[in-house]
Amino acid sequence: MTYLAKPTLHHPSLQKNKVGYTRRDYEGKVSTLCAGCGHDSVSSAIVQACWQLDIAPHRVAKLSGIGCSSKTPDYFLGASHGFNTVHGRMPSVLTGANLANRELLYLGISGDGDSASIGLGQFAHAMRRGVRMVYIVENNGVYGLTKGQFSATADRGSVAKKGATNNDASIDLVALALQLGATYVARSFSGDKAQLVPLIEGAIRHGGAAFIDVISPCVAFNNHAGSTRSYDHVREHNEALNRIDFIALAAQQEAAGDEQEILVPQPDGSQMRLQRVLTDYDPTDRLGAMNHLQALQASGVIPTGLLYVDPSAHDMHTGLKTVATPLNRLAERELCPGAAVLDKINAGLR
Ligand SMILES: Cc1ncc(C[n+]2csc(CCOP(=O)(O)OP(=O)(O)O)c2C)c(N)n1
Ligand code: SF4
Ligand SMILES: [Mg+2]
Repeated sequence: MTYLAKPTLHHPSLQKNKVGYTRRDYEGKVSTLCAGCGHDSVSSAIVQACWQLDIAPHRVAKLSGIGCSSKTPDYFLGASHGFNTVHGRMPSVLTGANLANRELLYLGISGDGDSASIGLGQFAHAMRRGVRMVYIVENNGVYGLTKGQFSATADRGSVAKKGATNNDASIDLVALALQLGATYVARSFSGDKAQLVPLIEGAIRHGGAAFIDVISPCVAFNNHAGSTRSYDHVREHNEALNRIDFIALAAQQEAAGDEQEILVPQPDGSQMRLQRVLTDYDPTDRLGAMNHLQALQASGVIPTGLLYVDPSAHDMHTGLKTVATPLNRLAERELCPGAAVLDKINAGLR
């Protein structure tokens, strides 16, 4: 019964994380999505990742566009800041919020229609500007909310529920994110929580623009034979290139165990340990990753895992040289230095 409110009282023995919250404190309202929709599993993975990383809910801002995927921020992190924007416009609103207050963790939740059709331009500029955020596209190959039309990420040749074939080339958001300069790029599957949770944790701790393409089947309109976004198709073609083993605490520093392991330094001085599955795949080589992924995808494989990471990434604020104090906390005196300073700047431009 989705109109029923969740009970707010928790059992006193529920386990608490380091900041004193139980996992339940990271949940939201009861979902109104179709039973079995992949998007609900993504919400659950976000709850798990934020709880495990001891992030206080009020330190998170979740933003989305329009679509079933964009409705999901209502179903997790009920005590966080939230802004359900206009279709395809989440990235610019998130960029503005991030400029005003750089201290929050920004979660951008979007759909393949929201990001690859109407919002493609906005997606591109948020990536190239290096906005520090976790940008998740819940990719089901259709416009779920408006009853299952092909989206721009639907594969050419895939077949709709009512039998129509998609003749258009598809947009690969992972390839675009890599080309546009995102510094953490991953792909996962809503049906593989063991892979998805660590990928979200890695993205949260990353120091720049982190993008995760999560294949998230739409059980109502795109889960049939002939679809390349159905649970069966993804399970058959999913090939994990690596696994995040763990992300160490800042104090812990380890040496790689063998050539199967890659240690990726984190912005806070800690390390992420990656276990290679495909030995010759180097997730720190952007060009190599782009070529490798294209070749795998051309052979019908759906490569998942941490596809690219730049351990020395910096974000938009570094580029803009903004002050460390969030702009929304500066007083008028600091924001407006007066006519004499302005005259000097103008004189310097003549
Ligand atoms: C400006 C505007 N254009 C079109 C729509 C209609 N519309 C609502 S959701 C949607 C597509 C949603 O698809 P996607 O982002 O893939 O989300 P999903 O429902 O599949 O999770 C469209 C076209 C709208 N709400 N606003
Ligand atoms: S229509 Fe599709 S995307 Fe929307 S809630 Fe139902 S299964 Fe999920
Ligand atoms: Mg969609």
